[in-house]
Amino acid sequence: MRSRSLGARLTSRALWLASALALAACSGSPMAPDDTPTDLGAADPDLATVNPNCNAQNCAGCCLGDACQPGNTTSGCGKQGAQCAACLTVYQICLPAQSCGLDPAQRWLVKAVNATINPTNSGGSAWDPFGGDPDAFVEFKTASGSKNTSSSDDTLSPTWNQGFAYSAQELTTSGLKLRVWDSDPTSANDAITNERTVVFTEADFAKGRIEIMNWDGVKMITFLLERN
Ligand SMILES: [Ca+2]
Ligand SMILES: [Ca+2]
Repeated sequence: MRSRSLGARLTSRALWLASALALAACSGSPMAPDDTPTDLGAADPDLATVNPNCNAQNCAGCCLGDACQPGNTTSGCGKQGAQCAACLTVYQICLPAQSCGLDPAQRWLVKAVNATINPTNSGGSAWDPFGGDPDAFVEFKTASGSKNTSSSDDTLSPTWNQGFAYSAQELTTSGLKLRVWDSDPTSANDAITNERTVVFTEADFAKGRIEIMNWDGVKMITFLLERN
C-alpha cells in the first residue's frame, strides 16, 4: 500500500510538471532563465531534453520538431525557441507578441437569439392590458449609442435572431450595456430587465454564445457571438 501511494504521488507530480511545461509552451514563454550558453553542458541534467537544433539560443521564433519557424502564423505561433502553438482559429490569431490570442480588431456580431420571459412583471401583473403577453425587444448600448432589435410580439418566448457588430476590443473592455424592454405603443415601454453591463471574455468567444439566467423579468436569454 505504501509503495502504491508513493507511486500515485510521483505520477501526480509528473502530470503537474507536464502541464506546467505545456502551459509555458502555449503562452510562448521563453525557456527557463538559467538556460544561458554558459550552462550548456552535458553535465547539466536540466538541459538533457533541450533540442540542439532548435532552442532559445538559436531560434527567435518557435520550434517545430528540429526546425525553427518564424513563429508569427496561426498554425505556428511562438517565440524564443518555444514549441510552436496552433492558435484556436475560431477566435484566435498569432498576435504581434507571438502568442495566440483574440484579435482585438476582429468585429463580432452579438446576436440576441431568444428568451423566456416571466408571465408577470415585478408587481405581479400581466405585461399588457387584458392579460396580454409582452412585445419584447433587446437594447444594445455602448458609448457610441444605442440600437434595438425589433420586437417579438405577444409572447413569453420571444425569438429575434438579430444583433449588432462590435470589435473584440470594445466587447472585452467596456463591454455592452444590455436591457430587455416590452414595447408599448400607447405608454412608455415597460422595462422587463434593468440595464446590465456584459464584458465578454475569451471563454465566451471560444464558446460562441452566452446565456443569462434569472435577470429580473427574464428567466433565460441566449446571445450568439459570430465573426462578422
Ligand atoms: Ca406593457
Ligand atoms: Ca407591450
